[in-house]
Amino acid sequence: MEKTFLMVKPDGVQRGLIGEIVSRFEKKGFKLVAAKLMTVSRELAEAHYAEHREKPFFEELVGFITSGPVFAMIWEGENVISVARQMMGKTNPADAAPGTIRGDYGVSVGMNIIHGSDSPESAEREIGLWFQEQDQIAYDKTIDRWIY
Ligand code: YYY
Ligand code: MG
Repeated sequence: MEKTFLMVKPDGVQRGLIGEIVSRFEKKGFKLVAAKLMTVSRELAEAHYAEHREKPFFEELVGFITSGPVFAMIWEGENVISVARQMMGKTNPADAAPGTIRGDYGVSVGMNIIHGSDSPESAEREIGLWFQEQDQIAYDKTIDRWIY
């Protein structure tokens, strides 16, 4: 089954949105397989956002993501990578549709509440960057037979 890396960013944690965000993915039918509240080192932030190293917003982005605790998660489910991206909404909350996480809670692109892997390759890379193998919990949910 497909897995993705999702993270409530420091703004989402400060605004008390961890529960709301976890709840959306739970209600959708996805399965939480790992989660931790943590502070982010500059080294981890730079590695996570390596693809944006040359962008003008890189310094601000690294500063923001290391500015307070984040809630890092791994979620599992059919097409979870692309569906989670749809549930998050567009990068700029001003363009994100109502009903999406960024559309409902965000205002500015610099503080857009949540991160989610954008492809199978980035999901694998980010899961490996943020979690150890033993952090992932394999378990069955009996409700899954009413989802799949
Ligand atoms: O994957 P996603 O988070 O939707 O967007 P990316 O293009 O990967 O950018 C990562 C992160 O950088 C974005 O969530 C906010 C920030 N950012 C920014 O501050 N200013 C921009 N013009 C573009 C992105
Ligand atoms: Mg991205």
